[in-house]
Amino acid sequence: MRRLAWCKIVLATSLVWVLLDVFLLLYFSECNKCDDKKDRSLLPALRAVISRAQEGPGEMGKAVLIPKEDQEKMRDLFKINQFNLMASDMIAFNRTLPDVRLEGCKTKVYQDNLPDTSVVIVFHNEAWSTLLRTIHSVIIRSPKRLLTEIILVDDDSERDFLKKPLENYMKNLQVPVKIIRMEKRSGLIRARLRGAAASKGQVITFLDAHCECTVGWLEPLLARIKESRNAVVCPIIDVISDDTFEYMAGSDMTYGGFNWKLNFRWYPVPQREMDRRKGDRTISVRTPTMAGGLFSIDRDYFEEIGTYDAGMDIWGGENLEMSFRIWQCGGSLEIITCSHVGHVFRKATPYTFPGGTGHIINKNNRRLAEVWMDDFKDFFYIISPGTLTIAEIIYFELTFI
Ligand SMILES: [Mn+2]
Repeated sequence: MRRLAWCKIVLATSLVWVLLDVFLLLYFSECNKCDDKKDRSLLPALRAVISRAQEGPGEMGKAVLIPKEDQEKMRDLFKINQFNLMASDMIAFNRTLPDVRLEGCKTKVYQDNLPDTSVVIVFHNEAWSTLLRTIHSVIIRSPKRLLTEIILVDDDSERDFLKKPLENYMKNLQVPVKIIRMEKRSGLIRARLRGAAASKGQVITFLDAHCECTVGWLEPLLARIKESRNAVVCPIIDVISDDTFEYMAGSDMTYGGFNWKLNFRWYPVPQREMDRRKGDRTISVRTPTMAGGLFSIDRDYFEEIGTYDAGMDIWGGENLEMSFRIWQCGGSLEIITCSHVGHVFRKATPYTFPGGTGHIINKNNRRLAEVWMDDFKDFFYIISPGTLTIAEIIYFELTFI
């Protein structure tokens, strides 16, 4: 009897050990499998993106530093576009960028039925890499249903790669891209008007040709226009360094103003505007003026206010003209703080101005002052004494020419 009891005990304990072994075996083999699964579930493309994010030049918006031995060549190339072309050419067209939005912006949910947009990009002798990075960043970071098309307007560029090679490249993208060529150098305003006239989207979004859109840039712009058709909206313009192409978040605490020479200037957002928004920094900032390169506007409202002043030449003053026009024609101009788009800010302009820079900007500013500023125009004429009034010009032309 005793023997049988002993046998039972031995059997029971060995059973416990066997069960424990099986459990351990299963536990560890299962875990190995987990790791294996995890690894295999990562698509090769995704894995490539992740490793590129850490390795490729400029990924995650990091600065690109040129080795000493190439710096002479770098300085030569810099002169072509007035930014570090060598650095730009090293960076992928679809480089990764940090998500620089306020925390409160990342969780916002937008309606499904936002208006669609055409993106209009005017370029003149733009570098291949900056133009292509602008286009790719629009495509990869815009919901497909909201992006009708991209319209490129070539303001009479001279570079061969912007002709046939550009057309061929654009055929292979997932979004329709239309290229319009101006017959002669016409300037930003007339080129934008041509692009707008050819576009089909309910909203027209103007971008410069050396931008990079970040995650979630488009939805808040379109959502605000859906809410208020007369709202003309700008993203926060982040800074892409002209030296290193490093991506640096712009501030939501500055907005647009101007001085009496009619130069656009950034100023701190005043307390009254913070109070109006009840301290919620994710609500748009009402801004007196805009920098002009990047904004979205409802197509019908754009036509209602008479679009741009087509009598303005090349560049300069058109951003203030549009700002004054919007505020005086029942609209509002707003910076959408949940939308971030980077722009390469340059220290000097690479463009030539037919007829001379000073002459053109003076002419444009005079039109702006005469049309929109009533008696305030006197401040402009006092501060900029070299500027003749329209009446004086007509008198001068009638008398002496
Ligand atoms: Mn620009």
